[in-house]
Amino acid sequence: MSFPKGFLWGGATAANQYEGGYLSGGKGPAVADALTGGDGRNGIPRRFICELADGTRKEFGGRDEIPAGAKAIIDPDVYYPSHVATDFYHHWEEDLELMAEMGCNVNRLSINWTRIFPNGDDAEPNEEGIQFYINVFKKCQELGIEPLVTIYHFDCPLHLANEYDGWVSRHTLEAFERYCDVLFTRFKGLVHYWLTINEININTNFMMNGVHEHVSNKQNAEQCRYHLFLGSAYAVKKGHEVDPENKIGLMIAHGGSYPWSCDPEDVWAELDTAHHFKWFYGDVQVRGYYPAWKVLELEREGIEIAKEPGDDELLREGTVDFYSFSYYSTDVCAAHPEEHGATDGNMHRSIANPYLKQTEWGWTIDPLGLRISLNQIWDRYQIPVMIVENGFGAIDVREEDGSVHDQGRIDYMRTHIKVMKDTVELDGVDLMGYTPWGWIDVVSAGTGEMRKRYGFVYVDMDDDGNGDLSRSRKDSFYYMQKVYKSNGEDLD
Ligand code: BGP
Repeated sequence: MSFPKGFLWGGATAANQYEGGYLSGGKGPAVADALTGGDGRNGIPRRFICELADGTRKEFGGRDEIPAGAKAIIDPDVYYPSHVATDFYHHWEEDLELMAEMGCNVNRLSINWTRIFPNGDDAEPNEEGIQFYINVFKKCQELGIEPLVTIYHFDCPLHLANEYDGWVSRHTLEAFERYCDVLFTRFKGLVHYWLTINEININTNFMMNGVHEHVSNKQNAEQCRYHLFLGSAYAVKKGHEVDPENKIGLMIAHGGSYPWSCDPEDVWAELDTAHHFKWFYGDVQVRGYYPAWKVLELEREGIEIAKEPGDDELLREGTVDFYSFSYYSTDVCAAHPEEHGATDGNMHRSIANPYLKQTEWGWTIDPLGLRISLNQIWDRYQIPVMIVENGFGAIDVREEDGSVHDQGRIDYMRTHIKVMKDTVELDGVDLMGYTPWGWIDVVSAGTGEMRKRYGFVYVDMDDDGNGDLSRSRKDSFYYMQKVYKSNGEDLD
């Protein structure tokens, strides 16, 4: 036996990329709703249209620094992919039935903060928004699917971003805490698995957290991180208080990494990158305090984080039950990166690995890297681990008869699941489950495109908003169904 009985098999999505229903049922705008589409393969970024402090308008790339005082606006003449996305808001019953048909027993989805609190900090929650999710969770229950709910996935309320500098401000943290209170009390008994902050480690800019001046002002970036950690710890503590049955995990963009060579300078470059990119975030959320090297670094840089009494205790009390992460590709680190060619990755760029192939978007394909990553995480933390994103972003063609022949995706899934099996069977890693990314086609977070598809279910929608949103099963749907229904035994 490899995968244990009750292993969680499913799929993952995020409200800002999937749900649509922009402003429907009392929802308010989030930062993601102010982001245009882009073109990843031709280097055209997603954009924010902003009104600057002096009243003029200017556009910024989604990951660029937004100056202090600038407010992102939503221009009625511009197309914004999140507004309809792939319309889970109106297709939820059909989609959940498809999930069940595929053999899923878990559904990772996120709650849109602005569907619960339209401005993020309103006096009362929006009952219609709460009811929408109650309906979804009840349907999951009927179908034998456990929801795995991401509390916050790239959707800072636009009001908090524009008026309060997003997560730099304690006001946003307090609003988030009230949002958590509502989720845990109102969804008690319907949801047992939670993730606090999606990819907490790539989260300091305006696009993710409503932060202005995230590069030039290091204080802002560190204060934002600190508030995110407190938000995550609060969620864990509150979630356990409301229902001790709740299992609450962190979520990190894992990004495995290798040194370019055995030159100790390259090996150090890799360790230093890994510390900054991922281990810092795992250490704080699993151990409950900042690691020594980070404390010293902040001191050296003259950054003094604004704290309040009780914060240290909260960090220690709010450590997570399990470690979850996204895994798409691996990076290469070198002491002199400029000497080697670069390629793209999940929200960042890296050196290209000469031993590995890449997707059309330049993300390396590295199944064995997943085994290495799982072992590293397990060795370091010894708490259950879950892969909550993994997948193959590619262009798909829907034939006239509705079929989609996505052999590349099947190969990607097979090789990665095979490695998971080895990790459980041979390495003894306590792996809880697997929710591949975008089990149904959704808008790309990084590029805003529809053509970069991950789904096992195709949705008729293109980059400009044309399409009837009808769903069709790809070849990979039937492959995953076979894998899931055999509890990961039948991988051929
Ligand atoms: C992660 C996000 C997801 C998802 C995925 C794929 O960063 O958590 O929201 O989108 O990456 O990335 P992309 O959509 O840019 O291909």
